[in-house]
Amino acid sequence: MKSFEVNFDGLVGPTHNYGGLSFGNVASQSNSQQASNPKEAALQGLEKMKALMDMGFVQGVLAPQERPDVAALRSLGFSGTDAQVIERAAKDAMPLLVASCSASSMWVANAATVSPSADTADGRVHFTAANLNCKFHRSIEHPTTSRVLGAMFADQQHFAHHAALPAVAQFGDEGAANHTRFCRDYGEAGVEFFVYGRSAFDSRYPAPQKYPARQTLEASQAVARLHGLSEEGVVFAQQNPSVIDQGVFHNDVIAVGNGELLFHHQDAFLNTESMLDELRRKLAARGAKFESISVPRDQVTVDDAVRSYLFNSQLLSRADGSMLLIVPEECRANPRVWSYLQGLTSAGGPIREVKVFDLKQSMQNGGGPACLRLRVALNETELAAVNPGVIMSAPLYDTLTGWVNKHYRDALRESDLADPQLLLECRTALDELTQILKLGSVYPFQIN
Ligand code: SUG
Repeated sequence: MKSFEVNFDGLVGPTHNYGGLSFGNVASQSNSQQASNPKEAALQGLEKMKALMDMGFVQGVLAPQERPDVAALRSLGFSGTDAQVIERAAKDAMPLLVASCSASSMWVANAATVSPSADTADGRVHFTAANLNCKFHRSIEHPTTSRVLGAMFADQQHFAHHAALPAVAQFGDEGAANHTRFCRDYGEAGVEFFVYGRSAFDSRYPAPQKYPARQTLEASQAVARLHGLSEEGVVFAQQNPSVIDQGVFHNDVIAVGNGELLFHHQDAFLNTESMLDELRRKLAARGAKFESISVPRDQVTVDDAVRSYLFNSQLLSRADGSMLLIVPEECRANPRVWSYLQGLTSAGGPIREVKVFDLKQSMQNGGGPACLRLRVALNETELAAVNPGVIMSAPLYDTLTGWVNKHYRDALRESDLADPQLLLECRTALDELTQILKLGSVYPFQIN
């Protein structure tokens, strides 16, 4: 049976703005308070989706969330009509209003961790929504994420959904941004690679000193258990705490993997050699030949990686077996990174081509090509069971660009978030979107 890796990209929501909300994420902090352009952000994302579809990859769309999240503000004590809730939050607690307006659900690599059916005990594709509890603005995503994923992957014969882990820092879970799956073929059993930043219950593990480690070992282990993964099918590895302190807030800022290949920075992990040995051994037992490309720090520094998002790239397998790397424009702008990439593609290794995309609107909040997509490996039968409304096609691309052009603003500043009209605009747009994507009722304003 044929199998695919389907990329579901987050559609940027109408309130995309630069709130400076993510301590430890250099781009988010340094672009705080700049005016954003939600329309351009959404169109840049759609262009990437269309380009991948045109290259022959199966591409899907993941819907944005209702923002401002009035229910979150109500849970913090703001009351009255929806307009009054927003008005009072703007007056008394602007940071809370900004957080409740974040369009951060666009970075769907953080929506959930996904295990393909070939890896799981019950032979279904498993999803665990990420609790994202390191940041308030992200911790409010998972209830709607679960409803949207449920509407996309509804068939219980093929898909199993788990609620987010307990909402405490000890089980901090950031989803697929810290998870990679290696395999010979997407439809065969593979090895799932979970990368954590610290242990919550065992003080022998080192931890970063400056910035938070968002993912814990215990959260990764819980997800592996929930998904029914076997001992032979998992490898847990610790991120190097010093790179977290340099702005690597998710592992996908310093490493990316696909098929039998791990592409990573020399300083990405702790105990790199033994971890690579374990991956090699466990993949060999599954008939796969693991390979890694380590980018040396004297060619590309951790700072270069953080600023260019070299590793926040999409590593895609083409029909001829070679691989393609999708990188953001910022890689071309960095001479060391660009020269490294020229050498990489001409060296005769697995990565043969690099394609560059302009994703500046998202990048300025620390979200590159890899952050914007959730990978779901599916066999033909499972793909046929996915809600067809969310699979990208030329007509859907046209409809969605028309929808963005109709509903989105082209400038958004902090003061605009206090405008109750913005909430109405968003609800009108999202109501239409659920019809376009055939999702049914998934948003709080549709179900309460
Ligand atoms: O969680 N930025 C996101 C970026 C997530 C990137 N995802 C991956 N690496 N997979 C975050 O830090 C910034 C929002 C703001 O500042 O307005 C933000 O949430």
